[in-house]
Amino acid sequence: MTTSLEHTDRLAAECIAKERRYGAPNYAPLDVVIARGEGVFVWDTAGNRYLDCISAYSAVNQGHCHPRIREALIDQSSRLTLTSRAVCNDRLGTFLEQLTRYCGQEMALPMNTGVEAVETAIKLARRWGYRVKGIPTERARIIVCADNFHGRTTAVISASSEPQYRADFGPYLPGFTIVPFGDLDALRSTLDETVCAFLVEPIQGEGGVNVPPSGYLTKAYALCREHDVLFIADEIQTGFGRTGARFALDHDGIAPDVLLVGKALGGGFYPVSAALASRSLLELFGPGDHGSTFGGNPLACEVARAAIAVTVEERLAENARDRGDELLHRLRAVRDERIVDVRGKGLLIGVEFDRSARPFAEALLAHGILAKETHECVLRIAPPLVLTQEQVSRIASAFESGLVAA
Ligand code: IF1
Repeated sequence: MTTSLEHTDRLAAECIAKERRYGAPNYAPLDVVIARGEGVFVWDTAGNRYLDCISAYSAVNQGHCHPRIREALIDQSSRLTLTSRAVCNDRLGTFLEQLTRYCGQEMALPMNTGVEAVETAIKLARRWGYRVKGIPTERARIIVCADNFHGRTTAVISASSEPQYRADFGPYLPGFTIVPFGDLDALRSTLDETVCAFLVEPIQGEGGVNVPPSGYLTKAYALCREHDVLFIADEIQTGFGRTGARFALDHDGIAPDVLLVGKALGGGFYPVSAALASRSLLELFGPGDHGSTFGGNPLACEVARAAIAVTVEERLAENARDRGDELLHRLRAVRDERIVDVRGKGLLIGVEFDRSARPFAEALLAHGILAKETHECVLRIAPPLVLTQEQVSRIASAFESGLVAA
């Protein structure tokens, strides 16, 4: 007689075995098999509940399976899902109007994944460099920061400083110069007449939740203005309230020349991304210059419209600010000599250990908390932005309990 636990354990084991048998080994996931999600919680196949502090890498800001976003998906899926941009559709214009208004930009180019928005920005910046700034053809450079993460395409990993993301994927796309994140002198020294853009994450997520020195972004923006360089903000992970404001750049009052959004724009249901900029910039793309089969599809539009509406009406940025302040305060008060730093903004928090963070992620599982390490020693704590005060306390208490034996 198989008990339900043995059954679910066997089910979990089967799920893991099949992933390993049929799936490329390009991830090393925690040994937990998630079967259901609702709000801040997910459940594994054995029915154990976890407070999700991964949020699909900040793509589930609104909470898992948000009913209003689900309703939008179901409703539109019975009407029209995909037309391609060979024709217009009755949802795209309204979505673009709402997105540009929310983002404070004149125009948007809709794509699907975050890296496609980044690729769009690279092409846009280069075209602007040649046709407006007058950079000699094939000479345009884009400045990026060490420890950046902008996606996994071969063009974008050409800008990466992380050997693992680059190894044996060459030859790489030329035209990227890497400077240390937060170093204004290094940035200033690279800016010349061949530079078309500076591409930066306001807070580096994968890099280890790296918050730049106060004033860095403002001064970097001023340097871009001074040297006629586009300031491109990758807010794919930091956007839609994650850092306690609409966008991370709002903490510094900066409106970027090009704004990249993704992840939470899809509300945890569907890949939706976009590159936003002024009309004069985006009109540098003419018909046929750039595109995507799924970009701007009606289903994506309706899901994203609901995701934005939920973000605004449920005041998720404000809640991320308040809960994030509480959580940072509690985590910084934890007495544990293995913790070397606690940093972040809003509900994008990194707890850096003096050793691999993996055992701490595994220990948190026993406390019913799902978290993942990034860059070996940093545990990223990024729950959905619907987190309550009681749930802040639950996360903090797990760390205060000492987690794992030294
Ligand atoms: C993985 C983390 C990594 C991003 C920023 C663009 C993209 C991402 C700031 C590309 C994507 C994801 C990718 C995923 C793990 C996760 C991630 F930081 F969020 F944890 F890798 F750095 N800009 N981040 O964070 O967006 O094309 O994936 O939609 O590749 O393992 P995408």
